[in-house]
Amino acid sequence: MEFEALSSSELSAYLRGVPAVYALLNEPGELDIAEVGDGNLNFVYFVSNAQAPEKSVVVKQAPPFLRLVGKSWPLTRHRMEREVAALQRFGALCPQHVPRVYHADSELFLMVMQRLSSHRILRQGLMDGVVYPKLAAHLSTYLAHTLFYGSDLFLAPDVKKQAVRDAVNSELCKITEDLVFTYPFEDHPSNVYSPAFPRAEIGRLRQSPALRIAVAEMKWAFMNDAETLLHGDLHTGSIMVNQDETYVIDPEFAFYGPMGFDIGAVLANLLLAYFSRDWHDRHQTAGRHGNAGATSYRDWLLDQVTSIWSGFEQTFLALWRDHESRRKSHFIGDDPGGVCVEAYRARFMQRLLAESLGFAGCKMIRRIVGMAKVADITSIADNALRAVVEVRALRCAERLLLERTAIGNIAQVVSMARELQADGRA
Ligand code: SR1
Ligand code: MG
Repeated sequence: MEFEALSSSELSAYLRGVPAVYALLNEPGELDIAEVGDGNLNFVYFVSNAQAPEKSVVVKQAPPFLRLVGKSWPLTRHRMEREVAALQRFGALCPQHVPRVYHADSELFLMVMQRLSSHRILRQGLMDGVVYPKLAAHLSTYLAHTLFYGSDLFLAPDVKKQAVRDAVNSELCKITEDLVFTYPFEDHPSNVYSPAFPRAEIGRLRQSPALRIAVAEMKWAFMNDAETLLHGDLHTGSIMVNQDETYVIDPEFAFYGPMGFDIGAVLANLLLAYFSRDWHDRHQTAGRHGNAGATSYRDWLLDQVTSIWSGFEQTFLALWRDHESRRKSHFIGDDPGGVCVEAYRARFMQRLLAESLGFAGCKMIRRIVGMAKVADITSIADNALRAVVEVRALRCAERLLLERTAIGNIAQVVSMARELQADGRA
């Protein structure tokens, strides 16, 4: 049967039949329902009690196609099961940063979840120049906990292997394999270039063997390194914030993959926010918090890059050390004095930084030349300025990919971004 999006009356009747949700909404006489989905994949509804609007939930339903494109791009509805499972898993690990799932329906491929009514999408907040004082601490905690506890550093090997099997998400992974790692580097019809984007940049991108090899290495890692349960699409549109809280939403791309993919997604989107400040500083639509002027807001964005990586590294290592304080290391084995274990951890984090930077580079390139762009850049109405921003971001992405194993610390990434921003020729 042809899929039809739920009408308000159908959704209302459905929710009345789910006792837990009906109770949460305070047994409403009438419901206000609005479809608000502006993402690429799903239908999203805000549902509230017409008499008590604070009693409210979100309903999310997966249609059998990619919403961004329509019925001509069919897509498994089972992605909703992946999302629900990931929200439940991440919610168990980090309840303060993951919305609650109240109800899931595996026949209608929908779920009812916590409404974050006093939060907004981080990307929008960044475009408006809002400082979120707790963002870095929250995201580094979220990353450290989700990435550590899903991995072989914590799980027993058989449990981990079963978890990898349970989280296979082939169709959504294929979207990433194509749209992030492949199409941007080919003459593919899904690529979109902004009007003034210098066409020579496209040739340069496709014809650089070093870059193509670096991207191939990242794609290999993405497809083969089942290290931990990832969010899988952790851009700033998948994060909701206010001054006190941070929530990570939308993990429908969740699967067992390389840790650096989630970290890289966060860093990439902060760097895109940084390079696009030239426009947003001039077209601020909302007041800033924390009195950040244009320069200091750029600094704040780069501080987030530093603090998220450093906070992640510190917390991840603390979880790891704590876990192995009660048992010997899975990987080093006996190690009186712990010298090898500590050296192994240092190398592990160095490799992870390099990998995160490589993935950040891929993710930035796709947002500039590939399909599904980011509002930080598409909202730049001045085409010439947009092209300058895109070229700077592209150069940064290329350097992250090519220099990822030589970059010794996150401070070098920040210096690189500043250098590219200051370089008039970029
Ligand atoms: C074809 S779906 C486009 C993008 O939307 C999601 O947010 C993912 O980033 C995906 O690549
Ligand atoms: Mg999403």
